Amino acid sequence: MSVDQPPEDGVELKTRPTEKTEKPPLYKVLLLNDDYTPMEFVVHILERFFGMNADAARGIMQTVHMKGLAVVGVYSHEIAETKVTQVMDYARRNQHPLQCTMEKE
Ligand code: TYC
Repeated sequence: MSVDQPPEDGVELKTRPTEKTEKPPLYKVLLLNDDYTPMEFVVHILERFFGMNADAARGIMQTVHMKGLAVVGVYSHEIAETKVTQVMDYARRNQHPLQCTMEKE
């Protein structure tokens, strides 16, 4: 029996293979520079919450330090929100003014 034939009663089920499936939006997580947060603390944040190795973390930290901000990762809305909360909580617990935000890509 063929699988692709319409049912005998003439009812045709459409699978709409060409209909677009919307991709969920992605969000950039940004780290902002300030004058007080120690460089080593920022490097530690990038290793701990963004899975960077020491060299990558130091490079991104330097970019933020020199340019004012940098994208440190791109995630779904929920993951991005979690990263921002983790960074902000950890910075506050350690009494540093570090700012982390997210924006739609
Ligand atoms: N500008 C800071 C300093 O000189 C270091 C720093 C880097 C702070 C990156 C925040 O997101 C930041 N100690």
